[in-house]
Amino acid sequence: MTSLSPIDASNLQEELDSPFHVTDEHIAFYRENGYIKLKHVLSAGLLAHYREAISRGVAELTAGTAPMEQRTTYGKAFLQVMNLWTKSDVVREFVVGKRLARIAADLMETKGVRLYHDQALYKEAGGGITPWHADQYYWPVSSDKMVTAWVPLQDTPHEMGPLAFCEKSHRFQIGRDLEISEESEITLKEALSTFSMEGSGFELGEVSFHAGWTFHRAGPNSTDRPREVMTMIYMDESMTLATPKNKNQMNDMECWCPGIGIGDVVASPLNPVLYSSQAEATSSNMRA
Ligand SMILES: O=C(O)CCC(=O)C(=O)O
Repeated sequence: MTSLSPIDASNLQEELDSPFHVTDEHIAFYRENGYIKLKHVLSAGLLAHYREAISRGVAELTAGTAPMEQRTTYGKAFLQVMNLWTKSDVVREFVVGKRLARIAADLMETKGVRLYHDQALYKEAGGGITPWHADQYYWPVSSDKMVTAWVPLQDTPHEMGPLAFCEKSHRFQIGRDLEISEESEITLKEALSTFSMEGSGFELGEVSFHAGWTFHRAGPNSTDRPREVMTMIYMDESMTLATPKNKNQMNDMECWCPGIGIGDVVASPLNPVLYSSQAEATSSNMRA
């Protein structure tokens, strides 16, 4: 890995933690549409630096994955590695950064956010579609104040399978009981056919944020390069654990919220508060 001089390292930290200006228009767009794409959130230099560590982690942890032709539709969609922040100090710096966490809090109009988990999603060259789905089907939590930051680590044109959103679908009730599968793709394609879709490519530095109940998918990667993406799922800092409604939620509860009782705030060591306006106000008062 390229070693950073101390000045570069402090620049990275500054960029990871300093605020990105979220406007009232951004918040209104997110509230109305259930997602937003923001350009120039992170610099090319910062993304190149963390891409190296994330890609190394993905390569190590997915070695031995079955060949594409032997996988299910879900398995063909991407290589998926969760909570890399617990395995690499470099990836941890990226995941605990305050800039994206604060955008998440601003868009959800909450005081602060915790990490639910991170996940690297690498759609390999020749990788298949990511079927239509809503993430919140998987999450045993008590409110819809959940948002995923989807961070492409390279320019992601349409041919690479960028994330595509069904606008305003976060209020749509049909299909909320479907896990990611061929069935969810077929059922939701039909059910969502009257909605507007946003499926354009992402520039390097552009980041999208989508709500837990917003339906989304991605096309195949028809290029000869992997589509490398890091994601962080943020939840309201006072989110409590709900009784799991399906086997996937049961699994999530055990893996991502260890030791938390039903009805308790999801405050396990895996779910640190990453941004809190209250903590920010206290520390600036102390500086004043
Ligand atoms: O990256 C993908 O193809 C799918 C991502 C996704 O579904 C998500 O981040 O919620």
